[in-house]
Amino acid sequence: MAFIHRRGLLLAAGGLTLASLTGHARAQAPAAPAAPPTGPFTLPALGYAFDKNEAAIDARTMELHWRFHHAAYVNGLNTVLASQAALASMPLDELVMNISRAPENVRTQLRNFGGGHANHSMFWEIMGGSGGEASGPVRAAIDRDLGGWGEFRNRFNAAAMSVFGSGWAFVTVTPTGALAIVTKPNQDTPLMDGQRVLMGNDVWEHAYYLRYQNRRVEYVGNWWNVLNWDRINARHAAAVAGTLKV
Ligand code: MN3
Repeated sequence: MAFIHRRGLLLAAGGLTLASLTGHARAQAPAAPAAPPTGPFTLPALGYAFDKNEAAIDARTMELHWRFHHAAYVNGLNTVLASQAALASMPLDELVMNISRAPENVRTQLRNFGGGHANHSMFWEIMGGSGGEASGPVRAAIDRDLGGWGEFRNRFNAAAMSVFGSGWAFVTVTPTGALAIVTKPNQDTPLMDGQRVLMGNDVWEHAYYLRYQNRRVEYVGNWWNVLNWDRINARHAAAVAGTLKV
């Protein structure tokens, strides 16, 4: 208290004002970090409300996951590309498929941010539905390549449970429509192996921790309740047509 009183006296004596003092302090503060570039990539719209996937994922998790986690991958990717003009003009799928040809000092960031952007863009697209059994050409491909509906679910769930730490389980699709189940760590994607992704589940803890904590098996089981098989069939048709991107 004594010090404050003394400083007040000194300020008054010196003709200083509090405004000039705070202005000085502001000028000495470190500059705020520059806002990330807004392009070339942008956070895609979800296409449905945050509570649309309540049968598997709570609205708060959906919002945090999309607004902060996915946005961070997009921002990180744009920041890396700000100094990589040749890469910045590439579509996302080509960028991710050609990481080995990028300058070595940006490969890890491209892998994490580019893979993260591709994976989450696919993830939102294939959800927002009412689940149930697959239908249409995707169902025929599941029956042909993955042992039928029940066997497919068991194998996919086992794959999702086998991911140690953070990662994904995917179904890949060839240009002839053939399906396979693969897992990837971190934000890697089968695109990095030259494969196309039909669908996939994010088993990072941020995808399910608020509702399920350590019970990944419950999340993996409930996830089927919110899949949109019309959209997954559209992705399958695009793969066969050669137009499927991320
Ligand atoms: Mn995620």
